[in-house]
Amino acid sequence: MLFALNYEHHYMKAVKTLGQFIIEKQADFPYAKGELSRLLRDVGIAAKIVNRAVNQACLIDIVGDAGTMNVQGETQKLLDVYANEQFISALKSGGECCMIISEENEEHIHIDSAIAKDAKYIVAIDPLDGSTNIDVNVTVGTIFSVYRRKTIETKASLEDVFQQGTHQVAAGYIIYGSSTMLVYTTGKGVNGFTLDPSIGEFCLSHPNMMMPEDGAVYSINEGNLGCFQQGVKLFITYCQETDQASHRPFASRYTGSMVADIHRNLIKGGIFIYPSSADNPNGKLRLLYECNPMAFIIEQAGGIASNGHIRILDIQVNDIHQRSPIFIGSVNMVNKALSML
Ligand code: AHM
Ligand code: MG
Repeated sequence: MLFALNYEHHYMKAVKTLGQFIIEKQADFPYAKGELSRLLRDVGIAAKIVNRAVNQACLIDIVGDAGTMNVQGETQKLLDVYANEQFISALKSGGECCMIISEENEEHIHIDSAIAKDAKYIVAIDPLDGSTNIDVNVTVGTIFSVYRRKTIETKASLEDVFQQGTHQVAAGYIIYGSSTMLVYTTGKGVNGFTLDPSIGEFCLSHPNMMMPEDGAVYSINEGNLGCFQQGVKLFITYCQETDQASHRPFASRYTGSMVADIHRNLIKGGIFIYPSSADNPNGKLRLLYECNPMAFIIEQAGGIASNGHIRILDIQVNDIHQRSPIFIGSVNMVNKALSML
């Protein structure tokens, strides 16, 4: 009964779809001719196709390893490969993207088709983040970052992305969780859309998302504790100490899917850390399609993101698969962690 009431109440309010919202916001951009809007629309289309596969994974034989490795030497899952194909295909057919950088492709992909002749945007993407969760029906995600090419006269090149994350024009993620959401920013706040499968549309559900300044959750793979630098160990000990005034001990929550952990922390407050370790001095996560887009979103929501020394968005990118340690989340928690390094 309660459900029926709430359900009807929701649909008595005007529903705003992602498409409608994007068009409405287009006016915020002085140079906007609808191209970025169409690019975001293309990402949304691929997201729905990937969502369908994620939802039916065990029924359509798309779980398990693809039998191939990506450039990072990680085993590719069938869904990694499928998601990569879907996003590339949607971006190619949309005509607004001239170059794609994907976690699953060693080299950048040029789009030279006639339809993309004047395309201005470059997309860096992790098509399916948290791949180890696919086979066990735990939340996975997609992370994307958008750059505008520096010149339209010359062919898009890596110089267009070999810059700082501050030059992103948009970034977002899709979380394939208990419901599927698309969260994105174009530098004017963060908005979240929930996929309503009954109408096949992402609908605005989380306008103007803001991250709490404090939190009581820390997300880090503590199994690697022995390899962390002293400051990170100190911060973990701090999180585990009892102190009523600061609501400690904090809860430890780590899914193995950056999108899920950061999405939770964005809503509830918290810190996500993937630090450097003795074996991996640059950490694990990739700057172009994991750290930078997440840093852009979290900063836009009032949080911060650092590599332990400088702001993530100030790091100069030199390699498309470059890695970086990351400390990201609620401002007071991240600052506390940084003070201990
Ligand atoms: P992936 O893009 O290959 O899935 O790897 C990225 C993921 C993040 O989502 C997650 O936070 C991290 O790797 C987990 O790594 P670990 O198992 O080392 O904790
Ligand atoms: Mg990833």
